[in-house]
Amino acid sequence: MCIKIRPFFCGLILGLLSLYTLATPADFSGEDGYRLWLKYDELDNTKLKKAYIKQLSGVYLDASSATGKVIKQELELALPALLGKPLTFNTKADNASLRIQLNQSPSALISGDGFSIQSQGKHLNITANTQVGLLYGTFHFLRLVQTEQSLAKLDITQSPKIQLRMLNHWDDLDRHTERGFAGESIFDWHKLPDYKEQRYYDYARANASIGINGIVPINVNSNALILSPAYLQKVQALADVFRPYGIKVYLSIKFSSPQQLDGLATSDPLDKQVQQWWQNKTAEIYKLIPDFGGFLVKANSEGQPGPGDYGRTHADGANMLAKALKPFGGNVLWRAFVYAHDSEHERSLQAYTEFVPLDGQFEDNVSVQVKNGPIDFQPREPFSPLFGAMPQTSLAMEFQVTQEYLGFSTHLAYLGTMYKEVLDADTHVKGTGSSVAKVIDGSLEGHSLSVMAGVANIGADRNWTGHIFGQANWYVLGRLAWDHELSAEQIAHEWVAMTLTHDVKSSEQIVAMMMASRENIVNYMTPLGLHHLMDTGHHYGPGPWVDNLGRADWNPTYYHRADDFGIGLDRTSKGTNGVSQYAPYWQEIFSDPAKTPDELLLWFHHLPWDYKMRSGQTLWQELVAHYYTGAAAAEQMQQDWLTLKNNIEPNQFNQVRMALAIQVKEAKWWRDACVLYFQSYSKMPLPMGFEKPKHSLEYYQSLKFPYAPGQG
Ligand code: BDP
Repeated sequence: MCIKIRPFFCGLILGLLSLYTLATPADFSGEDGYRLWLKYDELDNTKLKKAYIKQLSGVYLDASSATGKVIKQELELALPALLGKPLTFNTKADNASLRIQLNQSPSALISGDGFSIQSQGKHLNITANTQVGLLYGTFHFLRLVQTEQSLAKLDITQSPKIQLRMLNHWDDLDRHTERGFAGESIFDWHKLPDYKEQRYYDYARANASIGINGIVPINVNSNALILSPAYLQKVQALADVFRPYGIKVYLSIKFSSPQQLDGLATSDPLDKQVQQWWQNKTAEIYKLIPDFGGFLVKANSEGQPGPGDYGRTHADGANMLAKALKPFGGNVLWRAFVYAHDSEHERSLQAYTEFVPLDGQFEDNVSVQVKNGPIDFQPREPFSPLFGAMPQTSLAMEFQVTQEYLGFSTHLAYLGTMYKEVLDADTHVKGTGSSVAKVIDGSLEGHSLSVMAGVANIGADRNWTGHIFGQANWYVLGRLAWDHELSAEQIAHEWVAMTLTHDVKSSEQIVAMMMASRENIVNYMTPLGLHHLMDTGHHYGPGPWVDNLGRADWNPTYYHRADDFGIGLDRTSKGTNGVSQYAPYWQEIFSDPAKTPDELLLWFHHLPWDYKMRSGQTLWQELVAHYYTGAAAAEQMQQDWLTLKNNIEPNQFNQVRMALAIQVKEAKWWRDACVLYFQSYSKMPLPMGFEKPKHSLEYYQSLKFPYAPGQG
């Protein structure tokens, strides 16, 4: 139309239109994200709704236990809302269509808090060996309704594949959240133990609905005060809220607590008085919280105290705590994330070097908690070589749900694909089929203690996670900890149906966006195996030029090694020899650039700028292409989202729309800053067809963000 009218009028019309858009307040009606995936809005598929109503004429359950009450409450909240019809509870099982009952004698088909949902004539039976199993069964049943599945001829039996399914909050006692981008901590320590917010209960419901059964409410960079009597009362109050939902509380502890809290002369784990102190403290905790989960420990890492301060090993430290917890059934989660600034080993090698020699020395109620990759939650890393290298030790998986290195809470990154990539990776330690998932769930080496933890992305923002799609990452963590064989795509579909829309076409489109989203970020931040390119401290935005930090391996320049010759870090036997920490199968692949997968190429190799890639392009051309593809994909995602306007509630729609606009801007920022910086070494032109960066390299280098959120 504009072509036909004179340019002046055309400009005027466009100008007025954009003024109008600016002046019109966005529509923030409808769901704001608080209800997460437990929205329970009335189903609009009338045929299905009718069928459900017919099938669910009355419910029988024994609601005498605290968990039974929670089940009843959830059904009362969910079913009338979903079906638009009041719910009847029957006093006798015979007359009820939905029956939720413990097995008379424990079923051998179910382990732990597993459950069955079975059709039996006109009845639907949810059974389990435990009350919490019934709660999980109920949530699964509700998920079937929320995702509009048929309830006819159901024959479902599920048991969790991983025993401890945990959220680790990096929240401080003053409510600051380290690496949190969704507001302050949800735990209001000041008002506890008396003031128990509704949010705690809704948090518990959300966790129970996805099988999360353990939470650590405070930061791994812990505070000794958490073990003081006053704070333990606050912890007790939280534990009391969470118990009926099957959630145990664990605490991050400061290894130097005996000195800090009670003035002991040492915190040496082999000192008798110190051991006694921990035994007494543990007994004090169990008196208040009989089902207390145990301790999570970051020791001798990034300045935290630990057994190393006394010349003792991680096993000495972990075992001292394990012995104190054992009589009460508690566990120790001892982190393998050990970045000691005084170690001669490069950061990515340290965990393996320090822990593998200790294999076989840990008590059986200790699990060594390993980050998914050898460095630090980068957009892409190979799986950590510790998985498979400590056969006699239970190894826990630690994923990061909060997006410290993936765009904070304004970038849409569905992490299900990343978690699956790691879990499905084959360590090859016992031949083909020795997946990381089998190491974690204990099946590879026959460990009974199994753990998967995620560093939470939850805060006091109304929508919990800052970004509506951040909720999907909380959701997928729980679902995969329950069953790591589920696909990332299936889980995304569930989440979309429960959170955003039932419209089939829209769901397909949203799931496609989600499935591609993490790779887009890898492309515009750290393609081809690059890593650790972020700016210092807050980790916000690009900083590949940073080279002034205390230790060589704290600097991005250490990891990308860009120079006149080429780019990438040589981790073969000629370089850091990181490859030697993997099984021979992978050593052979990772030692040879021709065999190394493209996505990990520069993780393992330093290659010339004109290195010929599989695609036939040079390394420089391909690197640039990845950066531009990533940024273009962010723009595409933004366009795609706009087409969904009529099928998403306005508030959710607008929140995502605004975040995507930031993401597009920041994707270009990453792309331009990195391409310009690497170009200063490659000295090669931008391949044809790529738009020139808007600013100079100096401009990007000059940007400062002193108040970026979540700083450590
Ligand atoms: C790093 C974070 C830092 C954490 C550390 C950890 O930047 O804030 O304390 O991980 O895992 O990635 O302990």
